[in-house]
Amino acid sequence: MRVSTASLALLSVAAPAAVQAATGTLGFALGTKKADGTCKFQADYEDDFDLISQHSSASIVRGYSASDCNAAAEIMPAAAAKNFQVVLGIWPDVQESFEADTSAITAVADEYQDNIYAVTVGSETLYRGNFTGEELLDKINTVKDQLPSSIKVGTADSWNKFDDGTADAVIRGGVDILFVNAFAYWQGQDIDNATATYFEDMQRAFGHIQDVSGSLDSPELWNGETGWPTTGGSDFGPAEASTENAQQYWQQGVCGMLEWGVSLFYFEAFDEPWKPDSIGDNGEAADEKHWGAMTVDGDLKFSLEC
Ligand SMILES: *[C@@H]1O[C@H](CO)[C@@H](O)[C@H](O)[C@H]1NC(C)=O
Ligand SMILES: CC(=O)N[C@H]1CO[C@H](CO)[C@@H](O)[C@@H]1O
Repeated sequence: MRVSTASLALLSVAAPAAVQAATGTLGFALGTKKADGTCKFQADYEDDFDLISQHSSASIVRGYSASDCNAAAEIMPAAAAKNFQVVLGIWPDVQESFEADTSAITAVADEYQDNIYAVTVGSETLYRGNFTGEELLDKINTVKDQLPSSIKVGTADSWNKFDDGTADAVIRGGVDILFVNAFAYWQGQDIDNATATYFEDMQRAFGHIQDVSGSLDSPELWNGETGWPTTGGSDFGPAEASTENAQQYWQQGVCGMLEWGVSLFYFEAFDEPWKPDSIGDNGEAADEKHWGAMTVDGDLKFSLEC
């Protein structure tokens, strides 16, 4: 996610409801491809789950397109074998991928419903301006109608689209679950101000959602993505990529958010060296290969204890 550093209004929202007695649940975003860019198979996902279990407390991951690399069919038996939960993704921007991803999920939904935690219809589609809230809600409901009721269905988007009202129709539509993405890094924050920014983003988004829904527990709210690139990654203004900074962000931001009672997905479990550079809002090429908590070979970059 990329958000420009537009100045933020002072906040006056209630403390997010996610403040519960229990600590939040930790999960990881997980890619569908191996180091060389070829597709992962069931055995690769099983290896991924073993590494995640070995190095962290997580037993839930999220993906983005269920048909890409036949992901749903390959990851679900691995998840069942390793007792992992999975959030499967649908890419609704074009009708073809919407249908392919929906079919990939309905094909595994009955057999693996115990291991499918939720389904996201769209990842930052509102941020990209691809849909209105009403259009996205319609896509979510189309998917919800085709799945067992035990599987939660919602969407993931950038914190500022939840805060500024763009997602209000989705919130009012009564979706099961929402994933709020927040990257102080993409807001060009110095690491020493990154945690404060991350907390403010989340508080604003959760506060607005809860105002609109009138409920503290429905929809269920997660931080859908957060993270910090390690050494080898690109800087983004004052936000400097380094393993030391990622470790600091983990300890202060991620551990702090979990302690606050918010469940979250760290972006991401493993480096993805096959990824091409992307062009950021600042027009500069940005490395997308070094966001992993672990290298592509599964070596831990810093402690994932809190
Ligand atoms: C630091 O973060 C806070 C909280 O988000 C923000 O209000 C402030 O503007 C940030 N400082 C800088 C220098 O960007
Ligand atoms: C509803 C809508 O705006 N859909 C568009 C989303 O983005 C894709 C790809 O850019 C377009 O093809 C869709 O028409």
